[in-house]
Amino acid sequence: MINAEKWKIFDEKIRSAGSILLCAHKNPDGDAICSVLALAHLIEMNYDKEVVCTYDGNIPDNLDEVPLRRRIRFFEKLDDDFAPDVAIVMDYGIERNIGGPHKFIERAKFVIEVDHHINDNKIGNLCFDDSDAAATAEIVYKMMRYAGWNSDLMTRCLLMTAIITDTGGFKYVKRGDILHIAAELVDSGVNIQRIVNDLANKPRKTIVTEATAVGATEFYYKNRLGVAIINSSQYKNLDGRGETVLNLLGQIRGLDYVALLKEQKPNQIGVSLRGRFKRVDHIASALGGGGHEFAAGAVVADTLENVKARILELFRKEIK
Ligand SMILES: [Mn+2]
Repeated sequence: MINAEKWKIFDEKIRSAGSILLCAHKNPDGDAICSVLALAHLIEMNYDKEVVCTYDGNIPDNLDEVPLRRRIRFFEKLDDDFAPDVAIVMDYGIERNIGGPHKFIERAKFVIEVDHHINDNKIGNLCFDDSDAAATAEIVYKMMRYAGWNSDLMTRCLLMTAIITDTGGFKYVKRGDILHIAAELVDSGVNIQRIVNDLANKPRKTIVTEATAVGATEFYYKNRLGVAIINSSQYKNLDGRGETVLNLLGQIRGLDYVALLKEQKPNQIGVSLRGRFKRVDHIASALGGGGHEFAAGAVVADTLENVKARILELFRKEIK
C-alpha cells in the first residue's frame, strides 16, 4: 500500500504543489472529516504548505467539537474556478459520493486518493488504498509513521475520533493493526473518554426522531429483518445517518438485518443497511450504492414506497 516508489511521488507532488485541496465523501462522517483535517494538518506541519479542506452536504452536529472543525469549508464558499495543483480525495468509495467538490478534482493537475472502501474505478493518479483498513484514518496514521512526520495532540485526537466512529467504538475491528494504532495514540496522550463524550452531542430533536423511528419499526421474515423509516418531515431532524436507530435495532435478539430508509426528498431515499454477521454490501450494490461487508448503504432516486418494496424483495431472496 505504501512503498518507497509511491512515497517518492507523493513527497515530490506535495513539495512542488502551489495549491492543495482535500475532501472526502458528501455528508461526511467522523472518518471522512477527521481524516481530511488530520492529513491537512500533517501536510501543513511537515511541508510548511497551506491546504484547503472542503465538503458537500451536512456535517453532523456531534462532530462540532472535533479539533480544526472550522477549517473545513462548504464547497460553494471556494472560488468556483479553483483548480488545485494537487487534490487529495479521501474515504470516498465511489466517484458519485464526492458531490460538489468533484469539479475541483476534475480540474486538479494531480489526484491522490486515500481510501479504505472497495472500489474498482479509482480516480487517483496515485492511490493509498487499503480495503482491509478499519478507517481511512488508519491509512493516514500509516502514512504519518512511514514518513516520520511530526504530529501534535490535535492531529492524534482527530485520528482517534475517526477510528472510534468508523469502527463503531471498536466493535467492527477485524485486524489487530487498528488496536495497536489506538494503543499508540492513547500512549501519546489521546483521551478516549473525552472523545466519546464529545461525540455524544446530538440535538434533542435528533434523538427523539430516531427513537420514534425505532418505535415504529416494521419486522419481516420471522423478525429477521427490521425496517425503520424516517420520512421527509422528520428527516431535517436527523444528525448524521441515524446511528441510534441502527444501534438500537441491532441489539434485538434474532434480528439479522436492519434497514433504515430516510426520505431525504420525495424522490430521494437514503438507505442504511446493517447485518449482524450477515453481509449487506451486495444488497447495497444492487441498489446502486456500496460500503462495507456488514455496514453499507445507497441513495436511491425513487419513492419511499418503491424503495421499501425493492428492499423487501432483495431481503426476501436473501433470507429464504
Ligand atoms: Mn471510512
